[in-house]
Amino acid sequence: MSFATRGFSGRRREADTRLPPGQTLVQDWPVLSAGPTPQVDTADWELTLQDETGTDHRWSWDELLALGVEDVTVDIHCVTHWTRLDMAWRGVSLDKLFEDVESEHEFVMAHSYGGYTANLPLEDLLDGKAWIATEADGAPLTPEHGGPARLLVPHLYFWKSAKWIRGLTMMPDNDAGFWEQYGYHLYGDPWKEERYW
Ligand SMILES: Nc1nc2c(c(=O)[nH]1)N[C@H]1C(S)=C(S)[C@@H](COP(=O)(O)O)O[C@H]1N2
Ligand SMILES: [Mo]
Repeated sequence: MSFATRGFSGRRREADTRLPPGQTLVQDWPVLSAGPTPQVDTADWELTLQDETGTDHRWSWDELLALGVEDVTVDIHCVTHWTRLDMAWRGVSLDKLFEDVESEHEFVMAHSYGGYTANLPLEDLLDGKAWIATEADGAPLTPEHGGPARLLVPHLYFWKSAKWIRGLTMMPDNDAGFWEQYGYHLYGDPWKEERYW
């Protein structure tokens, strides 16, 4: 009895240290979309990365996967106060996409099929911190969760993880994306509760 109690509180304590301020643990995976769900076939899917020289780097679905997928287990934190721990994802590291890209610009706008945008500092996308995710929970991403592919930037609030990703554009300034224009924080660190500004 006391053993079971100790085990339970031990798990609780571990979860608490991984729960940013103001967040609540969920076991399910809520869907949050600002508009209708785009239906994008992998045969038509394309990802472009645009730098200030006008050079477009392009990847078809097969070319993206050929860069190499990796499995990551991360916690995700939504600004609407839910957190999911130990979520299993599969995707291509942004480090792979930026391998041949030289840019003076320090910011990136993520663009989605459907028109959604999210702004991020380039350094938050590099060094193993961000992925183009193609699978979650051991299955291809469903359209409602951003399939066929979404951005995954787990160390920032989940609105930065643009679903139905179709492009990344280098920017000289930290211009506001879709939610940021409505008052969401320009950066969005869940540990500092950077929800709004
Ligand atoms: N293209 C697009 N990406 C988006 C959104 C959106 O409305 N459109 N919502 C964001 C928000 S606010 C959250 S919390 C997460 C939700 O992802 P989910 O529906 O898979 O949980 O996606 C983010 N990415
Ligand atoms: Mo969100």
